[in-house]
Amino acid sequence: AIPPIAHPTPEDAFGVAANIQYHAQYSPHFSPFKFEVEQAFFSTAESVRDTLIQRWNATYEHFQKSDPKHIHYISMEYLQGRALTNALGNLGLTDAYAAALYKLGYDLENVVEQEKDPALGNGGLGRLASCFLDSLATLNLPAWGYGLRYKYGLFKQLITKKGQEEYAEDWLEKFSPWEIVRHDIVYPIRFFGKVKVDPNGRRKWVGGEQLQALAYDIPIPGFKTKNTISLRIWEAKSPPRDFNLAAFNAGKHQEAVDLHFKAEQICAVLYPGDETEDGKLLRLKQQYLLCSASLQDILTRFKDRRSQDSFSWAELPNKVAVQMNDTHPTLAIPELMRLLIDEEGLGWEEAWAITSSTVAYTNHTVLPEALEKWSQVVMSKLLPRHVEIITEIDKQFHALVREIRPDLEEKLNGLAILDNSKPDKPLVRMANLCVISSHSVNGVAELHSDILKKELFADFYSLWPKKFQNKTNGVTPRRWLRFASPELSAIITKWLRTDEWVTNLDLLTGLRQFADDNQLQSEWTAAKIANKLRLAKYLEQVTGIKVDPQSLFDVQVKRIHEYKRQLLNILSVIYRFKKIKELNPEERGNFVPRTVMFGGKAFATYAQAKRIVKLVTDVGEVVNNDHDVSHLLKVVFIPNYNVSVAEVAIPASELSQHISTAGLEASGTSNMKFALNGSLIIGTLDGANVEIREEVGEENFFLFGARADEVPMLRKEREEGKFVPDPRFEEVKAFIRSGAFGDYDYGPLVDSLEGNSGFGRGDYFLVGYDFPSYLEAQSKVDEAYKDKARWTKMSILSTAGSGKFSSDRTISQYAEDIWKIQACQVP
Ligand code: DL6
Repeated sequence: AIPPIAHPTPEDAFGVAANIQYHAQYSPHFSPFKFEVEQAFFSTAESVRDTLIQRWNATYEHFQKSDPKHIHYISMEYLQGRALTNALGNLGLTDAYAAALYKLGYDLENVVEQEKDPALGNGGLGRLASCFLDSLATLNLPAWGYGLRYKYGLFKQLITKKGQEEYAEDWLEKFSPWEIVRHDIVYPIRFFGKVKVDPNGRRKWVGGEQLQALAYDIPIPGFKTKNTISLRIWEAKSPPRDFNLAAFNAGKHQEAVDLHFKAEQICAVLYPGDETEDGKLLRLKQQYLLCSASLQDILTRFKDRRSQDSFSWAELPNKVAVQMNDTHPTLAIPELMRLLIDEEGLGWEEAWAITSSTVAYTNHTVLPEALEKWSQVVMSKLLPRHVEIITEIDKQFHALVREIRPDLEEKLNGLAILDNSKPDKPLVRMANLCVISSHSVNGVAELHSDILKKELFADFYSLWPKKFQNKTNGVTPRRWLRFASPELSAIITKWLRTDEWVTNLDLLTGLRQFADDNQLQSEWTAAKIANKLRLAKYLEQVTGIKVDPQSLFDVQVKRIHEYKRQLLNILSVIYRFKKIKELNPEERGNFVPRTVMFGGKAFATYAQAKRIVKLVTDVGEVVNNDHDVSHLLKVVFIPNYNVSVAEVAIPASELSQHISTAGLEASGTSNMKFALNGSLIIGTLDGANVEIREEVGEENFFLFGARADEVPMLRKEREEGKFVPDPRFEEVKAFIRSGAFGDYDYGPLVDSLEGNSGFGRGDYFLVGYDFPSYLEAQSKVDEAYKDKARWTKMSILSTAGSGKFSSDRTISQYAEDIWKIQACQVP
């Protein structure tokens, strides 16, 4: 065994500084004669990583010895955000490293700014996965995260005169100090080929292309515990033998590296365009690589931990839980079946019993376009054995329904996994495969879970009511309050007389009793102002726009999507602009000065979302340069929204917008982060808004809009031409059409809001219906903000009511109700 090495302790600033210097000198990445802020970051991170590796080894050694059941969280996305501040905070080493860096001539604050955000995710689903890892480590639960190591990840967004432009996000341009390449963890991955049947009738997948999946581990430290778990991300590689030396020497250079090139493409980007056949194939390859490598890894460790004599595969569900983060990892199901049957020699029945008691599925969306369906033709080509297995699962499902629920037989076409309704375009419905094969299916907020039971999966629910559960999302209080807003955190700790709230967020309710206290209110306001100044500085840096820190900071940051209704927000901004403009200067004084901020990425091929981005920036251009209005209203589009930007924007926000058409936002998690940071919500009764409102109190939530159960009827009325639009809505649309915001063609965007335009789905997202109640709610916001004491009280109560939304609570519920795992703390 390698003897333990001494590591810096929090008391030992000299030791820490020496350790940083050691890395600066011996790291193979930079000249030892250079120690600029960039090197300071990399060597600091490498020094912190030493401590993480030590704890991480201790953790898995402890798990190995104790042999508890583990959860394996499989996700196509992780939005980790920067790691340095979080790691130092979780390790309790922030002060030690700040002091050490000071000795070396640097501020920790500047050093952490050097880190690039790993862009391994897209939105809420990815950030949720990262919050879950933080909670799993903090709660000492035996766990692994599995993902892919995208070279470029999600694109970098630039805002130009044309609107959004996308560029490759090179988070690995230099290197990531947090990942440890594991040359000892490599698995074969096959694509294409065929199924061979041996004389005993056993089926086996052979031939095709063989690549390798190589593991990289990213240590995830828990807060105030030694436990440090791993996010294992896979990279596709081609084995060295695939380099065709003969072809290369014959001058056929391209042909010689063909397989290397193919392997490189697989993990190049997250969600490659899937309009073309090749694009679809690439996405399927990604999903399979993730599932196959992760399952081979899981089974290898399971076998390692069992003794030869008492080995039994039936033990697997007692030791291994697999959670599929939405349908992207669905191939885990047929892959586990294949490994058990073809590689380990189990029979179908046994393999099925093991698989279905091991895998569980979380649904994160009810949007039909996001429910994955794969072409059977593409899948049969790439994964012929898996299609056989899926076909058999489907066949057995048909038989089961006929046997136990003949009344559902006529619905079988819709419930089946294989959709053969269009013979020229047969499909595999991944969500149905998940529901049929998993022992647990959960939604991510109460309303969303109800919609799954009553609508999306209603017939499945009637078949297996016990399978369906709710697990309301949560966010980690470490990253999103303790580290993102140290000022507010210090105030909370002072008034609660404990910092235990960081791991027991329910303690925040203790703030309620002080919500009217003048002293707390003035401290609270001061912390908010400090955060607002920080954001104002950042905005000026990235957009050149100066904003008034005394104005109401109103923020909507999330992916740009029609259902999230950034359009509703900007329409009301336009209305506000018009009204301010129409008044005389004295009357204008009644308006509360506001800075309205937007941020988020539009999917590169989503034209309507990109038009929304363009409209926001064009409106900003006009409003911010209007001398009558700009002191009362500013509109800013924050470019390249990511975790680091969120860490500056959320703590500074006073009002945040969660205004989706009811029934369409599965949960939302930024709403939880905002509420936790004392930002009041203007929102619809959608997703987790419903529960947030219950917790913070309805008087502290600006509610508007149609309820989910009213939406179908309202859409019908629209279709029948019965909807009478509010004149203010008509006024704003006409204003945009008049060219008030430049000569860009907003026709398709405004047309989408017309009931009978024949364009799109005729205001499918009910912007027109909700517009008047939204304006009313906005007036209530203005009224409340004029009374500073009332607003601050509401803000304190919002934080006080956010305890439920800790991901520690969510993960404890998954652990108990779905995974059946228990804490296993490193002594
Ligand atoms: O559950 C995490 C997050 C929810 O908070 C959002 O409401 C939801 O939109 C998001 N869903 C996705 C869908 N992706 N797929 N498939 O990101 O999940």
